[in-house]
Amino acid sequence: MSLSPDRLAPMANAIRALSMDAVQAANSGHPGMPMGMADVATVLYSQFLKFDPAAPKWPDRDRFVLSAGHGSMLIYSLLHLTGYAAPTIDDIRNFRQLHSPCAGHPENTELDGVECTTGPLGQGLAMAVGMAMAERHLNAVHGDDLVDHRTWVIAGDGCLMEGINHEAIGLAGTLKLGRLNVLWDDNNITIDGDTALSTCEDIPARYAASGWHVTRCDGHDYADIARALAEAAADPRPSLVACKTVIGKGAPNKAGSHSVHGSPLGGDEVAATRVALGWTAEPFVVPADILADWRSLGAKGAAARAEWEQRLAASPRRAAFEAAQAGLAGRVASAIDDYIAGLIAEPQKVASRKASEMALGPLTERLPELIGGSADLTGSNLTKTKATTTFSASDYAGRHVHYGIREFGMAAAMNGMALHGGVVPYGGTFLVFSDYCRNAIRMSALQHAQVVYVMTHDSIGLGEDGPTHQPIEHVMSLRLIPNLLTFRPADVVETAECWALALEAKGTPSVLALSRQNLPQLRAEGGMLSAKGGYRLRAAQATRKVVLVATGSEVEIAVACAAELEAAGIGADVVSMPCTELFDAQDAAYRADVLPADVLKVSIEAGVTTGWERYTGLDGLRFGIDRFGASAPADQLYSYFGLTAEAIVPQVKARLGA
Ligand SMILES: Cc1ncc(C[n+]2csc(CCOP(=O)(O)OP(=O)(O)O)c2C)c(N)n1
Ligand SMILES: [Mg+2]
Repeated sequence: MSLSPDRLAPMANAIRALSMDAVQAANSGHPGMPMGMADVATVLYSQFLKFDPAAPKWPDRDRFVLSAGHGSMLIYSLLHLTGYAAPTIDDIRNFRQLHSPCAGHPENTELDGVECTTGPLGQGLAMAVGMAMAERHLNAVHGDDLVDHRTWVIAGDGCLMEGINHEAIGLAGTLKLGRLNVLWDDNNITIDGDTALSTCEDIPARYAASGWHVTRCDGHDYADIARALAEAAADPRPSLVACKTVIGKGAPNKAGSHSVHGSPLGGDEVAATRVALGWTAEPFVVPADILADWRSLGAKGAAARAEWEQRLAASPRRAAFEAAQAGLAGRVASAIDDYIAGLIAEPQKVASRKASEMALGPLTERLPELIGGSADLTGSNLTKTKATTTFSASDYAGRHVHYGIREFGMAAAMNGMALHGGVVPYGGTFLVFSDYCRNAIRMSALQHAQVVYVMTHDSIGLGEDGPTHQPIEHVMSLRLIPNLLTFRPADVVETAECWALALEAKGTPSVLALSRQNLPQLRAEGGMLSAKGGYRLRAAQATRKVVLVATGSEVEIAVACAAELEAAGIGADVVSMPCTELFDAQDAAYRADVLPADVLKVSIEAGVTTGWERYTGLDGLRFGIDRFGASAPADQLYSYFGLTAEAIVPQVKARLGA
């Protein structure tokens, strides 16, 4: 819908007024960015964005990502003005207050139309890369009739300055994601002041060098904005549009200054802005004619959506498309049951990373929604299977991504894919580098994005690469993130079970911590025992005096300890605890049965002992590593750090007074 400038200007001013008034009422927030980008956003929503407020989850809608999440009032204004059911004007009045969906920064779980949660600068744009990847993949699989949309991003100087930006645009350029368009709020201002304080970078040159199309516009000239956006949409490369804007545009005394970045304008400046804009309406009132213009452009997407629905109804791909949209829950067990039954019949001694690859065989074959990848460690993480060919600019139907050495970019892209829908991403790196992407893992959890992190080389058991590569605090620290399942399976059967649990967990991301070294198969039965998080793997033969709790590669050590203790007449249970979060979710009776109050409890895990008191009690024993590792063959390291039955059993006996 092409409106004349005299119609567009009041529409953009409605965004400015709502934004400054909401920030003023909350006495907190960021008015500068929404006021500066109001004109660009108005052109985007009126002429380019494909959306339907009446069907906000319509799968073939364009995705809009406000990467500069501090400008949250921009998207809240747009959603309200274009006619989404929420936010209501009262929600906007309650901006940043408890129970208002208009949270400080936009949250995907709060509002339809907010495609991802943004605020941690740089990650919105990097998630948009994943959305654009998912779009091209689903287009290759289902065809133009069903999947044919764009991803639009508004990003600020901060989003482009963060290191993750380089990872994200390198990937997007290589993959030729032409349907990704980034509108840069090029206002030369960040919190501290002029961008010249901290950067001399030629950003367009960096983007061009990464395979992007770059164009510029005056971000306050409607015709020029429309020209640049049309150019971006037409170019086969991903596009950066440098929109030259004035932060806080419309505020007569504060525009152009960092003082409007993150503080209310103040009563006097709000009044002066009203005068300057010719805005006479009271706070939170949008004049009827202006609202009508916004609502009529909001209604324009209904026709395209209805046509798409007709195409879906008539499509031979309909069932497959709808299944992919619905997710994997309910389909995983049947994809892997026969494989697990085979392991019970014929036990295998393999590294759990290898066990993961083995489980992924049937899973990727039977669940076409799975898209794997690795941050340049494909042969170590073992993420690629026979069923998955390489995803590339020349074959978007491929299902294994070479993310390059870009852990943070990979994790954020996977969040974008998961939030896009229709695919379930998994991706690998070494567990120790989970720190490189930790905030994106946290964002998976916060956004309820089902992403599976395949984190191999999970302890000193990786051996010779030494302390730089040996996780110590990682498994325990990942357990601290809410709504994240951290799995550390003990053998080939548990690994398959943990994969199944991760894929069933719609709305919850998972980390699989996997060994480099071989592990014996300890499980002689199926039964999806890992679903309880922790379970009795071996029951005491003699009178039970001790319960040994271990995870991953250390369960084998616990079994060896138990054998020695039993030989000395000391009854010992072995509990395998592949996922503490799932164990904690069991009822009290189950937990008390597995970890009884009246016996000594001993934990064994090749990482920090902090946190194991929760299971051993303060009077239990905790074996682990509370320092950095060392460079040596794995078996020597286990001896050196005292993680052997030889070292542990005497200490258990001593504690028992035996
Ligand atoms: C990763 C991260 N670091 C720091 C911040 C805090 N922060 C919020 S906005 C901002 C400045 C952003 O500048 P710019 O993107 O140019 O926004 P503008 O001032 O133009 O609105 C900073 C440092 C953040 N939100 N995320
Ligand atoms: Mg800026």
